[in-house]
Amino acid sequence: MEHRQGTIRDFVAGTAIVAAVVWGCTSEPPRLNIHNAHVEFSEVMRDEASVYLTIVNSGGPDRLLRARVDIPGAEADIHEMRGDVMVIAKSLVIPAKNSLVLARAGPHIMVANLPQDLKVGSQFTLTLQFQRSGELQVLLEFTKPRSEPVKPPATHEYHKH
Ligand SMILES: [Cu+2]
Repeated sequence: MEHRQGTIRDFVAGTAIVAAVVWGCTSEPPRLNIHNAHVEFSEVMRDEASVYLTIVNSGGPDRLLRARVDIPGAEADIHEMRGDVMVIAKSLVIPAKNSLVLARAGPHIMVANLPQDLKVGSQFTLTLQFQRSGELQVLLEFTKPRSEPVKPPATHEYHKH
């Protein structure tokens, strides 16, 4: 019995080492580039904006973990869609040799608590934190005016964002 247990333990340990070596060989470092970054004021909430961009990856897999902005008091969150509902994403996968597109009706970055004095031409820096690539920064500029606050339709429930 003693001998058999030892064999199973050795087998499990051996499997873990093989798995680690295979991961190490196939997982080249990610190479990320950010394209098409733009920011739009929310059409519904006066103190919110959405950031859309494409992360092009010519290397191994990575994950987008967090986003922040250098606007005093403002907070950035990564959102994804569950059906029609927007939820905070723990992280977003960036597949190897592929792109992650942040766009309307898909995953996006939401900036909340925006100060009221932001206008067309206002700039800020978005910092994206990745699991393997560290941090990348993007300079963004508001290019469209804030729309007037939209009155909630009488027959529909007022939906945030
Ligand atoms: Cu959102």
